Amino acid sequence: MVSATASGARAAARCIELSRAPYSDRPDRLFRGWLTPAYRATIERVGAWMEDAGMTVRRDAAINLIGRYEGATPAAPALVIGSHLDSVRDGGAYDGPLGVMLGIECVAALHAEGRRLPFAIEVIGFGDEEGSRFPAAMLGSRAVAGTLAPQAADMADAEGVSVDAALRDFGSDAASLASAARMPGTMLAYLEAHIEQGPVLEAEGLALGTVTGIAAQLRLEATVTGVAGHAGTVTMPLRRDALAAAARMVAAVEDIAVAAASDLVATVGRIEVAPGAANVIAGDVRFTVDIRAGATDRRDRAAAAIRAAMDGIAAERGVVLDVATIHDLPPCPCDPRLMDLLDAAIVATGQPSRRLMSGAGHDAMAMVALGPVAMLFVRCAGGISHHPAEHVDPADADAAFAAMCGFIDRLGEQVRDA
Ligand code: HGY
Ligand code: MN
Ligand code: MN
Repeated sequence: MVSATASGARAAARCIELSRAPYSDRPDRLFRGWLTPAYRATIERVGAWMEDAGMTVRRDAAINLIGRYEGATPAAPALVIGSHLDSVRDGGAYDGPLGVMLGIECVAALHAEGRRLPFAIEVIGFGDEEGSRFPAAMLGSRAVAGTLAPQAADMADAEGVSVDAALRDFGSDAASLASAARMPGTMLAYLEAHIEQGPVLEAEGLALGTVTGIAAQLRLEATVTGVAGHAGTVTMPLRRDALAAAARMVAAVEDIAVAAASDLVATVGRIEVAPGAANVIAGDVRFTVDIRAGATDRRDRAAAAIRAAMDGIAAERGVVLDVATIHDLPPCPCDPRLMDLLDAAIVATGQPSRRLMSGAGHDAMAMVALGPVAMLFVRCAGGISHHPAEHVDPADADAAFAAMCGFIDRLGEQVRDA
């Protein structure tokens, strides 16, 4: 039975509810893509929870879900609390929704006490952060930040459905996306609570951490074009095997990242082969390359080395290589003043403060275009994420709820004293 009063445990329980039908587009495991039937059911359910918490609720042109709890000073810039409602394929229950549910709990607590801050609080459930339906990521928060490139609307999903058609299914369209951009100067600060998706907090026996910044992220899509042929008749010297070439390129990505011996990581997460038959030499291969590091120069040096290696392999094997940049996100520093507030709020819950970097990308990377950002990390079991085994202890969710309420109160005091 989910508690009737605001708590972190209720936020965690709601994440579990949202991990099941009808809030998943797959019957057996969690997948919730942006603008899918499961997404529609989810924003209806979460919108009702926002209303119960005393918020007015709207959907912007990107079909992000936005709840607003008015402050004592109507026109003051708002505190925005957000995270994403979409998931990866075979994802976990908490990556994204936990930050939205905790934001709703913080407002529900204020509403129950009839309290108003000197600023409004807006809780945003972003529709696309993972990029699990369309090729690019963070389309929801980038639409709010006003940093979404117009051509983003030209993308199509694996079934050939365009962003425009998917938006029309929700009463919006690609031409309206620009209207989702938030007016500059209307955001006081952005706070995102998110599972750590890594092992550090658990290893140190801590429930919470203050994020210092988010790694720079470059995502590429490589297309290798060779010559398809009969697997039984084309002799080895005559082949221009796109998959054999791509395999060497994938190995080069890993070799270069390992050799960097730094915080650099590089991943080939998706590969598609055509025509994909056992008795046909592959003619076309398409794969993604995700490269991240705490500093842009380290990331870009590795990207240049990876590109050079891929070009060399393509030339040696007589295949054609084309590389497109899907997204290029600079590192996102969290705001020192907000980090101090978050540290103080965490210490007030009874645990020491702990600062750490985020290798995972988050909507805060987009929202930093609108103002200062802060992120609260919450311990997750085994650091496991992007997997059904993702788990958050309700007691840790309660600690996160307490820390977020403490952060909001401290920010309110700072604004009043300013
Ligand atoms: O890719 C990421 O780091 C995030 O989980 N979308
Ligand atoms: Mn994720
Ligand atoms: Mn996430």
